[in-house]
Amino acid sequence: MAYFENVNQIKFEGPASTNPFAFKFYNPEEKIGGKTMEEYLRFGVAYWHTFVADGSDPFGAGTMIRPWDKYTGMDLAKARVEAAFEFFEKLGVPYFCFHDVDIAPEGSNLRETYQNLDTIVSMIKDYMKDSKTKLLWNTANNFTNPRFTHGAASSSNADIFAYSAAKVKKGLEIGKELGAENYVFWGGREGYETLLNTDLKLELDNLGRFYHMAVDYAKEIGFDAQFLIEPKPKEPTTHQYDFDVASGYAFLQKYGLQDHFKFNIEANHATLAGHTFEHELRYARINGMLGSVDANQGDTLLGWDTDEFPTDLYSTTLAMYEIIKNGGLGRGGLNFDAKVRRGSFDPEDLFHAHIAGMDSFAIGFKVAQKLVDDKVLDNVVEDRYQTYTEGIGLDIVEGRTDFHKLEDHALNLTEIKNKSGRTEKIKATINQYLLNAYAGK
Ligand code: XLS
Ligand code: CA
Ligand code: CA
Repeated sequence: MAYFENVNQIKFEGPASTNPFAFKFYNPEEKIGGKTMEEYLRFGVAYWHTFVADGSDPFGAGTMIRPWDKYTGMDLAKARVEAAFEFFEKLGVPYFCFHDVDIAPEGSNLRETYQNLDTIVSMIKDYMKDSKTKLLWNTANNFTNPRFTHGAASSSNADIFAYSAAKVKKGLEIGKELGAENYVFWGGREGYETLLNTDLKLELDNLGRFYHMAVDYAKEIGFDAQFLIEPKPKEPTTHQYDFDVASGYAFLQKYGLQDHFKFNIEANHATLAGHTFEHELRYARINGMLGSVDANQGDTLLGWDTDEFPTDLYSTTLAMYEIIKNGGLGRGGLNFDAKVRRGSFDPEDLFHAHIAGMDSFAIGFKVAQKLVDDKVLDNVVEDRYQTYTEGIGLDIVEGRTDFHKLEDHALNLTEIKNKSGRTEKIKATINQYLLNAYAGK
């Protein structure tokens, strides 16, 4: 049965196309910087937003019209798998991602939940045999069920710590079974509402213990996926422990986990932390910790996680700049952790949304590659830090100075000259690159 019968295979038709069901800029075979767009961008579809979410918000019921909604229970789970693989194929997307509860309903106890998962996982495995779409990552939803109200690995209740471990153990087995490239840990409710009732040290130590056990178990079963921590500063808790890349990196180092994890960076989480998307990507990149990306965008007028499809070309360009400078995403990818707006309730909107996101990143990729090739920002930075390439500057970076020598140098200075940072000139140049990328200039 076809779930999206009004939609055919989405093809690249070029910037002049007026077909809403065609890519204007994402051309999977086109080579940029020696790599095809398909192999470099590694797009992924988020199962939860695309096949599960109903559009409900704190003020209103679901709005989405979904052809699989006539089913319930395991029949619904099976219908979603069929719909998902039809969607992946029509969109031509190489990856997908899911939480355990997205693919199979929870049973009345953990054993039953495992059984449901086993049934759906074997169905997904069958579908994957005839599909080019692979699993970018899976994860455990240890936050929706009321049992996780005080957190999962950082819960005040040791039974919940154990329950969470069992779900992640199962998730690692599923990841191995389906050949996942990565396994994600987003600290759903790993954080606190108030310090007044919180043992901060015990919770953080427990989180460290939990991650070590996950690393050990993956090794035990021979699951070689890249482990990823996904930072987010708040929501649902007041303070999430994996606040941003900087604090997540400090956490990993403190608990001796830095060699086993990288980061999955989400645009909207970066902005919630008061950073730009590119700041988080850069911070991870310079520390060798950039693993994967949840490609979306927030709304600067709203203070919560809106998970919008990425359409801001300036942002996709600067994000792709960091990714190219990182040498690509390795086993990671660009997962659209994004949902259509509540008012975009037709099944077709799922295609429009993904086409918009894929085209936006394709443009970003092309423009960013040109910025890299022309050394636009490299030249700016090289010129700006020129004083560190000779004289006292070179002595500083090569460790040949101390406060005596520096004081000597300072006392003998007759004139100090600073250079302009040229921010506005640089931004104008980026605009020029953005507008010229498809004009053949
Ligand atoms: C929620 C997170 C979540 C993770 C996976 O804000 O983005 O969806 O990506 O658990
Ligand atoms: Ca995410
Ligand atoms: Ca989000």
